Amino acid sequence: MPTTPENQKPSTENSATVLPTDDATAVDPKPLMQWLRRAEFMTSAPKLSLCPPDTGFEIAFAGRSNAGKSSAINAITAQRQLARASKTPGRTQMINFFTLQNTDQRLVDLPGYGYAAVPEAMKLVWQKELEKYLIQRKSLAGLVLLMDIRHPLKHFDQMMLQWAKSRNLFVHVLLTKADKLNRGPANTVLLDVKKQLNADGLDFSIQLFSAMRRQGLEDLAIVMADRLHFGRMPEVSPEDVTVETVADHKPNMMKDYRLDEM
Ligand SMILES: Nc1nc2c(ncn2[C@@H]2O[C@H](COP(=O)(O)OP(=O)(O)OP(=O)(O)O)[C@@H](O)[C@H]2O)c(=O)[nH]1
Ligand SMILES: [Mg+2]
Repeated sequence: MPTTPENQKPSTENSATVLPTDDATAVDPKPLMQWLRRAEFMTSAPKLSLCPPDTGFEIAFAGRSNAGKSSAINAITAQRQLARASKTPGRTQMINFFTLQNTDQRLVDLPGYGYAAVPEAMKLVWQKELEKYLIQRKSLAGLVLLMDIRHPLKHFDQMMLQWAKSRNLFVHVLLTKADKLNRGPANTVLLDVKKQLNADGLDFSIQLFSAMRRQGLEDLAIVMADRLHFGRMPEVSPEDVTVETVADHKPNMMKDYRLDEM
């Protein structure tokens, strides 16, 4: 977990909110959902120095391996295979970028943390690159932190949340796979986790989410639109996007990097 604050983030207005709220429902989510549908794969970077230019705004999806990060990106963009999701933990490797028509508005799919079966050497490399990304990336406008509703607030999650707080980094928490519980128990977990966050001084917003049932998409879209300055940036058509991998991308055929190339 990163510990050295190098680039101070602007102060955030973490709302300590359980979504949906009256405010959230006042926003019309339809144009936001349409905007998110236009997401395109941009590039995969095995290390920070190979990430796209550090301009504009991006939201990174973080969480333990298998929490549902890639599935959440696919659900929110209504594209089945934009990000690689899999039953096999450790599926997402590298830092994967998706643009929302404007290359200065990006979603980022991060590799999961805490996956024990990854070889130690690889874990160390990854941890280092993830830390560097989280610490140094100036365009990082916030994290969507995903936790399986059946296993919330594990050690790494707590570390990540405390670290984000120490950096004044915006966080929105998703309790994923909410379909695995009935509505009553799911709401109980939601309130329990919320209480725990408050007790730990973590004023982050939180909601239930299910990629499978497409639950919670609109609330998430509202949060993302705000962080990524939806409607406040010019649109850039796909022809104007010059990152070469956009044209090359085929779902599930992302470039493979070897560790010794990193
Ligand atoms: N029941 C249910 N399963 C889900 C949901 N979201 C994801 N899954 C499943 O959970 C598994 C992991 O999903 P991923 O989206 O690949 O998880 P990830 O966090 O990207 O995993 P890594 O890339 O390994 O870090 C897959 O088998 C998904 O089908 C959900 O909302 N409900
Ligand atoms: Mg993934």
